[in-house]
Amino acid sequence: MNTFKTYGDRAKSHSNACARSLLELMERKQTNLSVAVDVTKKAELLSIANAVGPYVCVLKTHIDIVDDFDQDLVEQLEQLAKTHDFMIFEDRKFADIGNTVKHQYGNGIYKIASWSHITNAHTVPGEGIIQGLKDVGLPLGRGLLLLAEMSSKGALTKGDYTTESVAMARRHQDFVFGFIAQQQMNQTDDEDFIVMTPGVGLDVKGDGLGQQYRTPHQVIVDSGCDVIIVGRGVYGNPDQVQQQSARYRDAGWAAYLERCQQ
Ligand code: S5P
Repeated sequence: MNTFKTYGDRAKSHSNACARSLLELMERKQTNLSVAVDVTKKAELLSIANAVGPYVCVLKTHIDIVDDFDQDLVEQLEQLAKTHDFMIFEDRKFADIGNTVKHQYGNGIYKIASWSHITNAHTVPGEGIIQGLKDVGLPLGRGLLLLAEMSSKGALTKGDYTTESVAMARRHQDFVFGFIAQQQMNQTDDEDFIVMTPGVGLDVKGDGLGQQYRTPHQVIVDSGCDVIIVGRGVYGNPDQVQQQSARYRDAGWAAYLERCQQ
């Protein structure tokens, strides 16, 4: 139920620094595509990141699936983020008590907070998870997305769970700037949460393991989401990574322009 504003207009009035950076980037680069690079080798991850870089606003990683992870990988990813002008989103889906997630975010092998502009968390443990992550991430200028809804079949993220997740976000708007969700979450014209939406595909409807796909048009125009997250649809065929990035970037941006006309 909110009046539609362009990404650029939203950037001007947004109170959250991470959201501002993202909205400015989307407007400047004319893309609302995020590519999920779920591969298990460092060289492949870097090569795909370099190929999709020109087309994306956000590169999404699952750093803990990389067999040969090392510090050089994150340094190279940070370099690619600068070269191609994208933000990095480590899709860690934190899900523990505040004290534990603090360490999982800032310490260990991955030291996620030191290189990932954006991360996300489940709300199942209650609000302490946000405070724990905020203690580490806010001083570094990082931003958090809450998982308010999931794309997979039978997900329990619905009803009161989703409503409570939005209420938690409202109480932490300095750090939480949006959601992983399947639809727009704003309740009033004043609210401006960014919704990033996975489960996007143009060619198939599912993956046999519960994933459910919708088109960029359904996600951006019909459901009012802001960023499409595409994984296998882009990197699934190694020979077509650039072509598919351009295809999804164009489909996402065309859907956004259509929404601007409404
Ligand atoms: O509800 C969700 C939330 C996320 S972050 N459903 C998802 O699929 N994801 C992530 O989006 C998932 O972990 C994967 O990295 C990506 C979807 O990949 P694809 O290959 O199915 O497009």
